[in-house]
Amino acid sequence: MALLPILSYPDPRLHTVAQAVQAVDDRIRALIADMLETMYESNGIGLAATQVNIHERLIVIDVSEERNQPMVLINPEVLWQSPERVRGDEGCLSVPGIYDGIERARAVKIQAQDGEGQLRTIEAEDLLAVCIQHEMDHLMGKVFVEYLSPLKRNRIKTKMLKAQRAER
Ligand code: K1U
Ligand code: ZN
Repeated sequence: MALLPILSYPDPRLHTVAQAVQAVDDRIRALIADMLETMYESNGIGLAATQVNIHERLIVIDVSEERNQPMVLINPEVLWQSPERVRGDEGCLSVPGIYDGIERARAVKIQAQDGEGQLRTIEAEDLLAVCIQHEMDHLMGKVFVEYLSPLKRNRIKTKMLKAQRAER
């Protein structure tokens, strides 16, 4: 297993639209293991393949307190989303240190393949539903700061670029 480098906003590669995973084979199983390790090591509750510069429709999630309920979503598609919406603070491993309120559907029903390639239907609410929507946005090349005002987004962009320059 290996820790994977996570792309940082405003890296343009974060705006790539991911392609369907064609087969759940050894390469995808190794990528799942590396993404789970990277998510746990970074204290994240989710990670999309886009964030590790792999542009395929693959997400890992674990919203459990004990950090022992990994979920793998391959080629996820939304079947239904609740008209009821909730607003909550979101963070992103690609935008470290930035948290802001985002409105999302409170519940979603999705279909996705699991780590064995089996097609599953998943009904999710609250934090899991929000996390699924956040990660599916990544697969579409969308980062949560794009829901914020242009003023806030530009401030975040400037802050991130400054931090990245200081790191070099
Ligand atoms: O996509 C990512 O970068 C992972 C992201 C997922 C996420 C967090 C909060 C709301 C929606 C989606 C994170 O895990 S950021 C880590 C974090 O700050 C956090 C951890 C636990 C609960 C809430 C936030
Ligand atoms: Zn994110």
